[in-house]
Amino acid sequence: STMERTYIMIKPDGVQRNLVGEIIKRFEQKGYQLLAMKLVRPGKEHLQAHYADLAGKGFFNGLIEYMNSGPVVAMVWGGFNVVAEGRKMLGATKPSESAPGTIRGDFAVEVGRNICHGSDAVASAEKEIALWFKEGVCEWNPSRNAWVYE
Ligand code: YYY
Ligand code: MG
Repeated sequence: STMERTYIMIKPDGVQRNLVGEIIKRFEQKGYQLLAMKLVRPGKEHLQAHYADLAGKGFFNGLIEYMNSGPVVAMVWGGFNVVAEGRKMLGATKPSESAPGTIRGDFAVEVGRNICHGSDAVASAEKEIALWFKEGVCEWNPSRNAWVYE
């Protein structure tokens, strides 16, 4: 657990349900640093590449249809241990197993409509950031860092 970057995405249901601000708020108020953000509809091929590890699963085609059904908010967040901590903030994959207080626990009911994505490891985070932000991310020095980190 060191300074890391993670890829966080608000899925089409999160956008349609007006949860964009709520989800960004949680990462922002926690103390993580926003490094990149955009609203995009990248198409099926891109979404299949993002979820390539799940190709062959029974839910894969449905997952791609759902992810392609509207715009998503693609973001990169940085901070100490942000990959694992970000997953904790999202909650378990299945909302029925997500604790209250997590994003999925608070706002989602079904696994196929679980509102958000977060990278599951540092290596996959870097792969996802490269896929979604070919233009690169933004370098900046948050002045509040002295109040977030000891
Ligand atoms: O990383 P995470 O999103 O928590 O779960 P993954 O196992 O990577 O699956 C990606 C995505 O696929 C999940 O967020 C919902 C969907 N999905 C599904 O619809 N049904 C399943 N049984 C498992 C996953
Ligand atoms: Mg995953």
